This record gives sequence, structure tokens and C-alpha cells, in this order.
Amino acid sequence: MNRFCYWCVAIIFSGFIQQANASIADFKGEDGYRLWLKYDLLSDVSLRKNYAKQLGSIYIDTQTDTGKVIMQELQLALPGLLGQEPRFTDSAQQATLVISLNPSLQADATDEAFAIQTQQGKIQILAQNPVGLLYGTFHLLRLVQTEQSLAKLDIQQAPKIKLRMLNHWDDLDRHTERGFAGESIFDWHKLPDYKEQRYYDYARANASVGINGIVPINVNSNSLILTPAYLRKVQALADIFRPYGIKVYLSIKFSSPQQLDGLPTSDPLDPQVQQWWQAKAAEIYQLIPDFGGFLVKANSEGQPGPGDYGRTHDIGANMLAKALQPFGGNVLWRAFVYAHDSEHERSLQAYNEFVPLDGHFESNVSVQVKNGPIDFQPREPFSPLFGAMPQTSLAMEFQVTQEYLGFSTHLAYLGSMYKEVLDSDTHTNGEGSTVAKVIDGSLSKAPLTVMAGVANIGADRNWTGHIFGQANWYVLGRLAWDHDLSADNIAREWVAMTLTHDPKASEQIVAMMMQSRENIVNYMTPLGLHHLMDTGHHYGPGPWVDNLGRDDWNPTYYHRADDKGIGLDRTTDGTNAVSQYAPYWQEIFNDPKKTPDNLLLWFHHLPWDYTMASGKTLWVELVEHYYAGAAAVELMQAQWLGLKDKIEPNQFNQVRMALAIQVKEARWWRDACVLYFQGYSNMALPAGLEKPQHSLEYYQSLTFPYAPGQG
Ligand code: GCW
Repeated sequence: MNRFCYWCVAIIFSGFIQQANASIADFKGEDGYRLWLKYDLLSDVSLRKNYAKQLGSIYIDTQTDTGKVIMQELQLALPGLLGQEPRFTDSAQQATLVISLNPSLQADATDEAFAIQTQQGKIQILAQNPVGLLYGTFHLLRLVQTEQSLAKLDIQQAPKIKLRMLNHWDDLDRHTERGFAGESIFDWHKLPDYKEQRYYDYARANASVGINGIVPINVNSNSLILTPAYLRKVQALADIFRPYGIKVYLSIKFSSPQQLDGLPTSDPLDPQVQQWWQAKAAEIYQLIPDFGGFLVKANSEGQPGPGDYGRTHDIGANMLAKALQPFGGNVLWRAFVYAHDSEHERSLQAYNEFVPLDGHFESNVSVQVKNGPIDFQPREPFSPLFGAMPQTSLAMEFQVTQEYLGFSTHLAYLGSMYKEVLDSDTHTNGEGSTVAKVIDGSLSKAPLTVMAGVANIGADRNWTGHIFGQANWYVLGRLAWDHDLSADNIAREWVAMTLTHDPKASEQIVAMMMQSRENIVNYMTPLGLHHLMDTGHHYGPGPWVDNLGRDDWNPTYYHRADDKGIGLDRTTDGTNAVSQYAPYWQEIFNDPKKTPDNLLLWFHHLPWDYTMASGKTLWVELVEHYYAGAAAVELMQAQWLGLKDKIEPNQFNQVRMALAIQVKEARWWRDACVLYFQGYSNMALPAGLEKPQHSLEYYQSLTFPYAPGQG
């Protein structure tokens, strides 16, 4: 072979290897299906031996279905974690782990508390009800999964919030509104006969974090769900979930009496309509004796509601509440309303409609308030409804699915966002009136307390599309159980159970997670900007959109950029949204010098050359936030690539690929927004920053007709 040909072959061959490297990935090991319940063998042999001794023989004294589920879980977990089958004994005396109902305590059927104690080498899990034992068992397993000592346990736990719920926005045809992890996990066509294993694993995962209520269908509901055929399907789900302490609730359509049985009206004050709902409730409870109740989106975005008959929300909610009262069910009535014809700025509307109704709701109604006065944005101030309705149960609705946070390819750990909101001090009842204290009932003494998350779960093998999306499901449950837990400790638990026990890797991943949401705020909507997403699907940037049917669907409505400046003036001189907050906050939010930078443009319209606290102009800070956000994602990518040896290949590769997408999309967001706003500021990019890759026209020309999850 002459010299020339030798090099040819070498070049072709090395190109081939490069190509092969690029496209052949190693997908061995965990693919994410087992979530945080992987139960893989602990690598520390002496720890394993210790646990094996402590958990060597187990006594479970409950004969209930929940008892059987506890046994199943231990049979699954312990051989996996410890490499040794558990031995079940019927002698509490001989057992090293005793899981038993505590007969000396008064049993209140709703009590979910548990205690775990180690006494004279014996571990006991005690509870008043079987579900408390299940929660206690999952707690103990978590201690083992996170390699904690079991030597001196003295744990007492009770959930701070009663209803800890997942709301699925899933349709009966399995489309998932704002879902980015495949189609719905609920296969209505094959129910009630075909009960997928996934339903059981879903129940296990929920119970392991204390979630005790699920709404399997979309708040943009379908009245068919209340027909006998569908109710039997719901019954099948309820039967599966019951042993795991999970109740099923249904989103209902307010006009169901008309749609299903041809009543002339669905007016909540019409006796025939009231009887219709009473009969429907009785029919449901016949099939599902522990049915949870109804979730209602009324008079919002085209959904029917009491307003169609000139009635207020309380009248509609109470009519349903009374129908459910004989059976112990609840109504979760959403406060996400904004009227077509309202002349008020959108952030004001929920408060305006609901605050006058404080004290009018039945005791089994909770008004479910979205996180943020607008709509689940990467950052919003807390909703002013919290603290403003002291005589009403107010539920928190977080969005777990990342409708406005990059879908399922952007790594965003939402624990830090949930904590930021829960810990916000409303100052409505003196200092320390946090949002958490409003929703856990300690300020209002409301008997019904609720935290809900709009689920990010779909039929993808890894459930949530992004491996790190699982952490958001996890943290929602953990914080609903105990909002005093810290976001980083919850992240640490999740990492240990899901990804790695390596201490250095774990700390690095936790740090990445804790920073991840702020990165997104920075490259999407920094300094209090909001709703800049492209329209309809909300995928990618669209700050230029100004042509939608309603003003308040347009990003231009929210950023108000013009030659003079940017931001929405919500001060007393503007839309006066500040007036909905306690005087403490009014004073702060009314003054740009006092408003925290991260909410500045939420409350103020400021000149491009406004001097920020840092001494830089608003324009420079804005641009720097966009660039910092995108750069932080590149750093996160580099850090993740460095963890290759610490993470199972399949999980590693899934995250690696998602991060590569996120890097591209963060730059896309940065460049599109900076170019667009530059058209108004007419100011140069600060020196030293990389130029945007394309022209503004290019970004404006992009369309995504098939972006997932559209409404
Ligand atoms: O954020 C908007 C979503 C809609 C959703 C609505 C709501 C279920 O874009 O898809 O509808 O909120 O919360 O009702």
C-alpha cells in the first residue's frame, strides 16, 4: 500500500470510529422505570450486614390489604438492597422489626401518622391505621436506601397537609395537556379489565412520598367520565390505589347535567340540577365508597361554570359540596379564572373574584390557587390570595410538569421554587404568616388542607421524560408531607435513591439541581419578566407575539417593552396589583429601589438606562442574566459529563442527551430575547459577549406545529 492510500484508510477509519462513538451509546442498566425505588444492592458490606441483622425477621400484624402491600414492598426491597430474603414471623416477640397497629391509641380513620422506634435492638413501626404503617415502612426503607443508622430511631411523623394530591391533565383519549412524557398512563380503553402493572408501580411511588389523592383526568374535563361505563373504569383504579392509601377524585364538567341527561340547565340554584348531582354522588359512592371528591375548573378558558347562570363561584362550589357531604367527599374549586370581558389586568382577576367570597364556602370546599398570580411562570411573586381569605381553606396548586420551564428536556429541579413560595411571608397576619402556614391551616384554622401538583407523568419508560423530572414528583410529595424539609436535603435523598451513593458526585448533582431553576429563569425570563413563551404550545421564545385573540395571551402584554423601557407597571400608578398584597409588601413593591431585582420588571416599567443596585444599567443586567443562564447550562453539561463513571449508563445517557438539547435551547432563548429587546433599547451588547448566532427574523420564523402537550 503506498503512503497516500495508507493515510486515506486511516482518515476514513478514524472518521468511522468517531461516527460510531457518536451514535452507539451504552444503554445498560437502569432506564428510570424504577424511579427512586430502585432497591439495588448497597455497596457497603458491613452496613448491609448490620441492616440484615436489624431487619432479619419481620412481624406485620395487620391482615388488611395495606398489610399485604407492606409485605410485598419489603419482599421487593430487602433482597435487592441487602442481598438477603426477609424472614416473616408470626411472633412479635422474636421479630427484630415489628410493624403493628397501636391498639392503645384512639383510631381516627383519617390519621396517617406513624412512629418508628428502636428499643433494645428491636425496631418498631407503630401507627393507628394501616396506611400509617405503610408510610412508616417507606420511611424506614428510605433510611436504608440513604444509608442511615437504624440504631437509635425515635421518629414521630404526621403529615402537615391532609390532601396531598397529583392532578393529571390527561384526556380520555390519552392525550396529556401540557404533558411531555408520552401519552397518559391511564388506558381508559382497556380499563376496567386490563390493569397494567404501571398502575401498581405508580401507586407505590406515590405512597412512598405520601401522596394520597389523585385526579386522573384533565381539569378541562369531559362529561363522559361521569357515565356508568367510565365510572366502572374509575372504580378499577380506585380499587388498585386503595391499599396504598390513595383516593381517586374526578375533574368534572359543570354542565354535565345538561350534557349527560339533557337537563334544560346546569344552574346550581335549580333544584333539579342539585338533585342530579346528589344522585350522581350517590351513584359514585356506591361503586367507590372512599371516593375523594370533585376538582373543578369553572368559568375559565371556556369551561362552563356558575357564572353562565349569573351565579358566583361559592354557589357553584357549595352545590357540589352539599351533594358530597353525606359521603365525606370534598370539592377542590380552582381559582384560576380570568374573564374574557374583564377590564382588569390579568394578575388581579382571581383575587377580585374570590376575596369577596371569603367565608362563604362550605367546610368541605378548598379553593385551589395556582402558584403565581398569572400562571406557573419560572418566577412569579406568591399569589396575593394567600393570606387574603382567612375564613376559607386555600389549596396550593404547583405545576410539576414543565409547561413554562422547557418541557421535559430542560433540567429544572423545582424543589427550590416550591420552597421559595412556601416560605414567602405574606405579612397578612403579622410577621411569619408564610404561604405554608396559610395552606397548612395554622393561620386560618381551616379543617381542609391541600397541596396539589399538576403531574409530569406519562407513559414514557422513565415516567417523566427527563430523569430529573422524577425529582419534581418526589419533592412535591415530600413537601406536601412536610413543608419544613429543605429542598436540598430532599434532593440529596432523591439522588442517593435514584442515581448514586458517591458522596462527591452526589454533592455535585445536588448543587446542580439547586441552581437549575434559576438558570432557566435567567435564560428565559430574568428580573421579573414573564410569559415570553411562544404561543399555544409555549415551546421556545416568542416575546414578539402580539396578535392573539386576547390581549393577555400575548407576551407583549406582559413585558411592555418600548423605546423608553421594559416591564409591567403594577404599582399604584399602574395596574395597582400591589394593592392586593399586605401593606408591608405594598411599600416594597411600589418602589423599584426596594423591590427585589428578581421581581423588578414584574412590578415596574423602567427605562433601559435605569441604574440597578449593582450600578449597571438595566439593559446591561438584563443581557448579562440571559448570558449567565445559558453559560450555567453549559457548565452543568460539563459537570454531568464528568460524572460518567458514577451513574448507570442508561440514566447517564438520557440526561446527557437532554442536556445537549438544553444547551442549544438556552442559547436560542438568550439570543432571541436579547435581539428582540435590543430592537427597543437600541443599546449595544456589553463588550466581550458572544454574538447571537442568527438574526431576529430567523428566530421569529421558527414554527413548531407539532410541539407536544398542546391544549
Ligand atoms: O397554563 C394554562 C395551560 C392550560 C391549562 C390552564 C389551567 C388545563 O396553558 O393548558 O388548562 O392553564 O390551568 O386550567
